[in-house]
Amino acid sequence: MSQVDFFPIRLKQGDALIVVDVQIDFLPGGALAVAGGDKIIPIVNSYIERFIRSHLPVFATRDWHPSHHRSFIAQGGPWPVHCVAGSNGAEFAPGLFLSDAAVIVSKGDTAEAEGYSAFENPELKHRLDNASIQRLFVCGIATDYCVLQTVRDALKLDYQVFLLHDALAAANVHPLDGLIAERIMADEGALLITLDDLS
Ligand code: VGL
Ligand code: ZN
Repeated sequence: MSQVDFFPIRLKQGDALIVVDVQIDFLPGGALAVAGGDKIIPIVNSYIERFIRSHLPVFATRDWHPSHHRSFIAQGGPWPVHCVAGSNGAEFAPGLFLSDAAVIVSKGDTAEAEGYSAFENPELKHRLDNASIQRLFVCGIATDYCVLQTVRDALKLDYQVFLLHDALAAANVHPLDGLIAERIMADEGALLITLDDLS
């Protein structure tokens, strides 16, 4: 199919937006700060507005860990303590315009659950099924962890995935991790688009 047939993308019934982990601890100054995490917020808000205006569902995932989660350094994991359930750092970014209509999906909320993929919470698939969702538009933090694993699971489940390239921020523990993650997702079938590609 040529690009001319495919673009612009018109949002329609069966589409849903997934906003991954736009939480205080992942913003500059947070416990697990991701560079540029704050910069994407206005663009994420634009996507939310487009979906709400089109009466399409919006899901907001959040990392929601117990205080001794397996991913924390003291438990032998790779990360500093972050997004402890109920803490200030686990709150959504103050500038994020989450409408009341957004469905919150918590993940990593037991000591054992890794919690990178939002599909670890069975509620997400359940709700997507109930709404007959076929296409997922995914943005958020971090490209190379929770976005990557959520998108890979979505592709395995046969959703068409649009990766919102202008609304991603990568942890980049190694400098190219974000780019590599984008390449992996594209290779597995995700389409990288930006706000301009929506009609
Ligand atoms: C994440 C590292 C640890 C993420 C969550 O949201 O991408 N990254 N926990
Ligand atoms: Zn985490």
